[in-house]
Amino acid sequence: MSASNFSDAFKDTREAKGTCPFNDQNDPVTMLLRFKDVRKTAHNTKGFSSAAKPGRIVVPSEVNIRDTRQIPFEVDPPEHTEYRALVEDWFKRPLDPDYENKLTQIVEAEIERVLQKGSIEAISELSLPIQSKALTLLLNIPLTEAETWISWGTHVFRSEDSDLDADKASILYDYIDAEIDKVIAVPNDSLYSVLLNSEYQGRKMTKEEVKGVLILTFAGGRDTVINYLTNTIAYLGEHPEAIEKLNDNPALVNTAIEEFVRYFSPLTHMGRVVKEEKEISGHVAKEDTRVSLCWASANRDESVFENPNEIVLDRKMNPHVAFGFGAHKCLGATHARQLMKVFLRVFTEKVSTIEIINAAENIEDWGAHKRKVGFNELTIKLNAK
Ligand code: EMZ
Repeated sequence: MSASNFSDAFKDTREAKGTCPFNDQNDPVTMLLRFKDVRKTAHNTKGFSSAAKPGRIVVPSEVNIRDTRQIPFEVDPPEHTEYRALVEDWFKRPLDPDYENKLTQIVEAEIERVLQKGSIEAISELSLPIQSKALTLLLNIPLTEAETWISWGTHVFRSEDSDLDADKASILYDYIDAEIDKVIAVPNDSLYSVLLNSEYQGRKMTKEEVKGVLILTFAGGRDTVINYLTNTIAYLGEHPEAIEKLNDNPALVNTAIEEFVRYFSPLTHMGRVVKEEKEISGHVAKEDTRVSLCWASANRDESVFENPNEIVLDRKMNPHVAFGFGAHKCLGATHARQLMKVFLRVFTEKVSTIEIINAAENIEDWGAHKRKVGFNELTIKLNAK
C-alpha cells in the first residue's frame, strides 16, 4: 500500500445511510457524512450550537480536560460575531508581503537544515519545527519561543498513550497563564497584548477570554498543519513528477494546496449540540444530543467532487470544507494557506526527489470507521536539486 494513499473511510456508509453513530465517552455523537447535510448543519448555528460546555463540541470530547472556553470557536452568534470581529484583522496579517517574506525565510532555513542531513524523521525534524516557528509570526513574538513548543510534540491535548492527556494539556494552560501575566507586566506587540487591550461589549477582554483565544490558536492549527505538511511530503515522494510540475508552474500551487487539504482533510470532524430537534438523512437529532460535521467524508462526496479519491492538482471546482463552513470557518485558514503555499514553493525549488524509508500510519478510530489521518513516523531522505 502506498504511503500517500488516503482512502475514503466513509464511502459505503455515506452512500447507504448518510450518518453513523460513534460512542464518545458515553456522550454519543452522530456523524453526518454527506456534503449537503454537513454544509446545511454548519450553516444553521441556531439549531446546532457551538456554545455548549467547553470541550463538548470537540470529538473526542475534551470536557474532562478543559474548563476554558475557546474563543470564538465555542461561542454562537451574535456573541461570536463580535469576538470574531476583534480578531479577524490580526489573523489576516499573513497576507502582508512582510509576513510572507519572514515565513519564506523560516521555511527555507528549515528545509536547508534537513537537506544537510542523511535520513530524517519528517514529523519531528521538519513538519513540527516548521509549524511551531511559523506560529511565532502569527503571535508576533520572537522565533526562539518556538523551541518550547517543539518540545510539546505534535498534539497539545493528546499523547502517544492517550487521546486525552490532562497532564499534557495543563502544560499549555500554565504556559499561556504565565505568558499573559508577563505581557500584563510588560506590554508588547504580540497577540497577547492586542487581545488584552481589546474591548468586548464595551469592556476589556478578561484574562480567561484571552486565554480562550490563545488555546485555540495553539491547538487548532497544530496536528492539523503538521499532518498536512507530512502528508504532502509523502505524496511528493511518490509523485516526483508533481515536484517538477509545481516548480515550473507557480499558478498550479494555488489549486494544489486546496486539493491537498481537501484530500487529506486534516480535521476529520467537529461537533455541534442540537438546540432544535431536526431530521437529517433519516437521523432524528434530539435536543441536547451531539452531531458532528464530518469534513473528511463531505470532501469525498462523489455527488460534488469528480473522481474524489484522486489528487487532481489543477482541480477547477473545489468547494471543499476542510477549513469548515459558515460562521465558524477556520480563523487560522489565511495563515495555514500562506504556509502551505510557501512550503510547496520552497520545497519544490530545493528538493529533487524524496526517498521514503519508513512510514507508520496514524489511524483514527471512529468505531465502525477507521481513518488514516497522517503518520506516526515518516522517515525519508531528501535529495537536493
Ligand atoms: C480545538 C480544535 C479546533 C481542540 C479547529 O479545531 O482543534 C483540536 O485539535 C483541539 O484539540 O481543542 O482547538
